[in-house]
Amino acid sequence: MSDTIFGKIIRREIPADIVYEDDLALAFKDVNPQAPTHILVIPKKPIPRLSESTAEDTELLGHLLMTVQKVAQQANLTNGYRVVINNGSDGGQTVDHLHLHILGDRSMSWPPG
Ligand code: DGP
Repeated sequence: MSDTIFGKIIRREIPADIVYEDDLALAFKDVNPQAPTHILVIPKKPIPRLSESTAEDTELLGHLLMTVQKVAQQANLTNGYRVVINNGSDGGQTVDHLHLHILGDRSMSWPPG
């Protein structure tokens, strides 16, 4: 089991506003939202970052994207949304447990900061 803050959320050792759960994934609201809707989708498997996933994780990674789609529909993000994976220090990753950000309910700019 992961010993990051997200591992603690998976194990219900700390509270989170959980919006979706299945056998492989969990989705909960980001504690520091960068958009009116900001949800994190994480695998229950403690993969530290995308670059440390392996071929064994191929199906799980697909499942996470399908979970993003499901959670975004559930959140009624009908005007679109942005999906972000921060990977490593240059990517701005601060929690070493793979997570996909869903940002919605506002218009996004490009390039990102
Ligand atoms: P990243 O920078 O990509 O590693 O994003 C980590 C995100 O995790 C950041 O947007 C804030 C969020 N976060 C950190 N700690 C907690 C927590 O304890 N609960 C919740 N819900 N979100 C957290």
